[in-house]
Amino acid sequence: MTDQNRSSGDMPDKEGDARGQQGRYLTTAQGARLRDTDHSLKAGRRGPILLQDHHLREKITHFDHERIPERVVHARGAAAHGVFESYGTASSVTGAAFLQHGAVTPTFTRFSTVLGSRGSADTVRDTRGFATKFYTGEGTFDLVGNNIPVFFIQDGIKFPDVIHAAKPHPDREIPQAQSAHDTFWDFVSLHTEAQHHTLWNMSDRGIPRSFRMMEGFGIHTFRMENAEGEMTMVKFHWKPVLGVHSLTWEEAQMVSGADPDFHRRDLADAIEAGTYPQWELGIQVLGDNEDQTFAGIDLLDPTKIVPEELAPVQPIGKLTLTRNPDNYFAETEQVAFHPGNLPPGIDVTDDPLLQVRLFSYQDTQLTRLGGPNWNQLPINRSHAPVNDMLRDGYGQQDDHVGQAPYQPNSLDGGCPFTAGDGEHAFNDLAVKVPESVKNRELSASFEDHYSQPRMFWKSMTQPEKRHIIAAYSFELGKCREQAIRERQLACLAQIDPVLCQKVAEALGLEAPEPAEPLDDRLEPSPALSQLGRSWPVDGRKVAVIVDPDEDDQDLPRLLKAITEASMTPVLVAPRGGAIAGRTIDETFATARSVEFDAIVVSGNPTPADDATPSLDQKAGAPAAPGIDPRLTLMIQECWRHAKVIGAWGRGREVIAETGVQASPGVVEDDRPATVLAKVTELLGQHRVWKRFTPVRG
Ligand code: HDD
Repeated sequence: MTDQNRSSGDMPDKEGDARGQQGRYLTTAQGARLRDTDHSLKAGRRGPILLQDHHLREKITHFDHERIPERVVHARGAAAHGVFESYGTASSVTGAAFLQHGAVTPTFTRFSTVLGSRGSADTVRDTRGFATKFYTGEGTFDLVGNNIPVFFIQDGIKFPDVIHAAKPHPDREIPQAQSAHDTFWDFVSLHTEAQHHTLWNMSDRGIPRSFRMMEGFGIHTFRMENAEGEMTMVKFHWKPVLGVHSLTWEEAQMVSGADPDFHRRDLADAIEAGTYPQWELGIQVLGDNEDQTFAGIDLLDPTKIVPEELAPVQPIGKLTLTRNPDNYFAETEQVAFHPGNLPPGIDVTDDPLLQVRLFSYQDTQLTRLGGPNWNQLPINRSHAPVNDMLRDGYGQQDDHVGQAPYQPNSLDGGCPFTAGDGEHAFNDLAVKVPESVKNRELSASFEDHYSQPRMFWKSMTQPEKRHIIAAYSFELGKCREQAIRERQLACLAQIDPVLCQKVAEALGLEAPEPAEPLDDRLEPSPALSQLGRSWPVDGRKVAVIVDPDEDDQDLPRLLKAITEASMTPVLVAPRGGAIAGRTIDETFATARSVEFDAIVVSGNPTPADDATPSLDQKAGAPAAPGIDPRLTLMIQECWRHAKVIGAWGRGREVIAETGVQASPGVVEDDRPATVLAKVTELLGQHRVWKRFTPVRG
């Protein structure tokens, strides 16, 4: 609410029915105006509080019940409103109205980590949720996916097992939001269908740079039906316009301390700055056959991908996130997704993971949102007209009219009516069910647990492989049970001998031989690597180190150029204040290197009084004479994290003293504009990959 409408007594600028605050006076929940909310009603100034104080009781009772249970998984998240514009390219495979040419659909997207509690850090190593609600005119469509295209388990009945194993240990409730502990590795090494997803988690995909720079996947195969009634199997993909980028592990750990809200802040800042995050939605069109396979890959197995080289991702529309939520609780916390929310033209398959999900999401909201009417919360309300025969229950918001909430009826004139052909009804697709007997088994094709992890490993570039080795070494190094480490090494031996050997070396263990011949049936898929292309730099943060004691003539022009390149300059100096008419954003006491994507040094500021030598400095190179040790640290960290570093003028003295000059990705010139142009170009590749040494072995 702006100050203006607060003082004028206008309604806050909210959409729909969400009238949380009306008028300008503080009132009780019943609308009675209040004179005082700071003092309880007492028998005299120093006397006891009276039970009669109904305002006190209402205020405290409501407060006592402010929290609702956090999500059992994906508790930590951030969300944004947006809009989905259809290209119309899917109209040959689906009759869904929101995928026809020119259709524009409002959306709400929530990103999340999986394992951590609501207050945990954003940058932990984990899978990220990517759930989008499309408020289509034919009913809501929820695409409830992740940033990793495969899942730990093939049958939803195992979901409680994998989550119990991954969540903190039940005795001490540690570690928080981590997979680096015994129970997780115990489970995934025993239950080897989890190895593919785990390998993705150990790759850079497990530590995204930003929600804006993640892919999203529907994971399961879905079915589509076109206007002629023809069916096709498809997989959904979200492709970020900014490319897929990650943190380094050291950065991720440091950010968890320096800014635990890093991803949440990044998303909200980008939207507020007008650099709207965008993704293209694409589908892999996989035909239809009785086996439900594509190129020998079982489409009902959620631990498998179909490589993009075999079935290209065809763009069908674009999502743009345009508005931050007004209220975190009302929107981000109360939004409830459900994979069974499907519009006509899209249906599920018999993937046994998806089938269980169809039950679980509906069910979990009964506890989390307190009853069966969660679909009536403003954020969950359908934008299509709703005329159901669901009635009453806790939290009922609707004042239903009529006498006959049953079908068939004559008392309400037969209303509501069921839809006929051509009336946009949801059609349960007439898919043939294979003849079989009841059993608790999966088909034999689900037993292949290693062909795809091996393909993933072979598709990685050298720096990516190095990161994967380091991740396994860290995670297994945190396990206390030797038997678990050894069992996981046996799994790695089945993926790749070099990977296994390197991790074994780090753990001080013997690398086992693979129990089975390595499964090389799949060629590497270059599309799986994050490297090798150039991407827009929108919303990237560039630290500009300035000397507040120097009159920097070039600074205003430089800042303008950074902003015009859609990046965000952050002025950093030894102390607060202003320079060239601009407020200094951060000081050496508040800023850490990990908050920035690149650093440019325009001056050589005199160390501040609080620049005492620190332990950090001892761990790095010796302090450079006359340079604030925190600046030295910042530059050395940027170098270690393969970030672009630029300098001109007296900033070059800093570069020389910190010992990083003349190495790849360190740009020096007398002209700031030249430095900035080169820094921007290099930032398009995200990191200076040459700084990582290749894996030998
Ligand atoms: Fe799930 C939440 C994604 C398997 C049970 N899941 C949840 C969210 C995402 C996913 C993104 C957060 C939604 C939000 O932001 O509110 N889940 C997945 C994906 C899966 C998957 C991509 C596999 C392909 N999930 C899965 C299984 C089960 C669940 C097999 C149960 C058998 N998931 C839940 C849940 C949650 C949930 C317990 C917690 C909060 C909620 O649903 O609303 O029902």
